[in-house]
Amino acid sequence: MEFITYEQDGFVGVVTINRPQALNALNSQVLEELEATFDSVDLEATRAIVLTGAGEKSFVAGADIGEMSTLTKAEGEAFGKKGNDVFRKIETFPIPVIAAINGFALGGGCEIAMSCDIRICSDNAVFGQPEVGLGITPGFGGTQRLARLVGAGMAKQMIYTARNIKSDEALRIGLVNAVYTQEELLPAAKKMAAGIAANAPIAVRNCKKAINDGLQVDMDKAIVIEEKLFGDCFETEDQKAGMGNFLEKDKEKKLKVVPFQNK
Ligand code: CO8
Repeated sequence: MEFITYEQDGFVGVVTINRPQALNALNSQVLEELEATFDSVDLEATRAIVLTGAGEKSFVAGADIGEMSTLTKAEGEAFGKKGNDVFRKIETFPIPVIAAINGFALGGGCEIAMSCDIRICSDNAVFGQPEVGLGITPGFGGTQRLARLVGAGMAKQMIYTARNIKSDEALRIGLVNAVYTQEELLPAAKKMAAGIAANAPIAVRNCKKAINDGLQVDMDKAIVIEEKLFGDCFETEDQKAGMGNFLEKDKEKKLKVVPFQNK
């Protein structure tokens, strides 16, 4: 791998997009390496992922403008599909993915962050969808995910005006959950990931699937999705141990990580 690093820290995997000379812009190779990295995560040993960018300036400054500048219509569509496939893989990845946004998150950078489950950022982070200023649309899911996250009115304003927003505004509109200093960001993301990893892994995975799948359908279908995934947790070691610890009133034991049980 030239542009992606992966580090395993207990149950937490840290994926870093590492192309600082181009502010971590996403070219085809970065997208391919990202896909290969997520494909190779050991899902027995990993319960949450943190996704971040290398350097102090940028999370991801967008798709690679140099590479896109000469694309034909067909090639543009294929490039959009490539990004969409990788981002959808992240969105539907079985375990939670936290974006630790350490600077510019523009265009494809904002879009990859939006494909993660949770977004937290540093106080120097800048978000935006500058594509219409470049003569294209946000083509890595931006026209779809931004409206779902912050509402159609705010998404349309950001996309039509191509105006960037700072971390405080991103927090205000709900694009990120929290803002940290640059030094605090990665430790905070790892701490959150470790907190998730301390909970029953099958239950956490099922929550992710229930929320994601439920949001795609009407409430009558959504609650059926929830019922199935709720029922699916019973008879697992996690459920027996988690409830058993509570009933035994064993506070010490209750705090222990419930063992992972494969299905
Ligand atoms: N692509 C390629 N190279 C980039 C990109 C990018 N998106 N962003 C920065 N770089 C490169 C610069 O060219 C520069 O390289 P070099 O040193 O070789 O000249 C290096 O990174 C450093 O950048 P700057 O010197 O510009 O740094 P500044 O601090 O002056 O500015 C900015 C930082 C404001 C982030 C500035 O670099 C910038 O505006 N970058 C472009 C941001 C942008 O417009 N991003 C959106 C791109 S479009 C997109 O993401 C579409 C996604 C959907 C694709 C669908 C496919 C069909």
